[in-house]
Amino acid sequence: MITATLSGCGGDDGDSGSGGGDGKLVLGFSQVGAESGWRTANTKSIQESAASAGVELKFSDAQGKQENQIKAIRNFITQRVDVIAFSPVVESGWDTVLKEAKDANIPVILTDRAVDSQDTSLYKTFIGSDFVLEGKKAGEWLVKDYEGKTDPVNIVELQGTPGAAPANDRKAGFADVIKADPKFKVVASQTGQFTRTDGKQVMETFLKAQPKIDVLYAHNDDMGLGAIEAIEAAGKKPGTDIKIITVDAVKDGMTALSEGKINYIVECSPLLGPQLMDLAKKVKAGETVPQRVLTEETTFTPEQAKAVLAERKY
Ligand code: GYE
Repeated sequence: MITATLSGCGGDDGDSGSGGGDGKLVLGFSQVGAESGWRTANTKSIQESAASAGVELKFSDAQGKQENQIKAIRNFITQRVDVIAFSPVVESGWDTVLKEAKDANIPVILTDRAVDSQDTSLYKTFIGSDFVLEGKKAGEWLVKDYEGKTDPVNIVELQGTPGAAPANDRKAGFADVIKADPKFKVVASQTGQFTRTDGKQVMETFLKAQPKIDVLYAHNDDMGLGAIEAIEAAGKKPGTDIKIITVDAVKDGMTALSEGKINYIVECSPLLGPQLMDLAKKVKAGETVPQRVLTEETTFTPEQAKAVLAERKY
């Protein structure tokens, strides 16, 4: 695209401003934080693939705060990096800073999470999962598992970070599927911030407040793993007394699944690094890239988890 071509050579004289005097592509990346096993694996994937692709990575950890991400992006603009990539902690509130990057002719790539900006020219591409589909897959497993049964099914839900695309979309996709049968009732739904600690704490309050819980749907493995501790502490058997569905399929989640403490996991791949480096190079070279790059992913039952656990990388 023309803008990308201009950004490759138009911003300053030669490479001096970008710090990449040796011709290396300089990529500024603003990460959400370190809230989960997924995030740790994602950071590792990005750092390792930058090194092997010969990309100079400027990595910044926002510690879960949008204001830190906005600061980091502004810093990248001042440093005149070649490409900016980031995983937006929440969906809204990005237009101003993205416009600043665009005005500076620095292309932006969204990784993992989407923004709700109407103006899609503010970024070149978005690489990541379809979170609505993930929520639907979780709901579909539940519908099948309770097929032919008529008793009410009481569900508690642990949501991700408020305002984050995976929290919004995983909730919506799940709700959309289970609404077809009124026996499914979400009796409590609260955020567990995508962390183990909050997952445990919120599950403790659910267990105290709810006389009957049949199913836990957690928007990620970590919250599910925290909840398992709360369920066991309450003298109940996770996976049996309370069925558990989670999203991510990181190693700890897969281990719990293979032990029958979780019943079903919808995979969400954190290994976005190689594709991100590839897209960054293309964008810098002014090549056209697709507006949306979807991650491929599957689902796991306990038996399937047992079969792949040994070679699971993250
Ligand atoms: O599922 C969760 C993480 O944005 C897909 O963020 C990501 C989510 C992931 O903290 O574990």
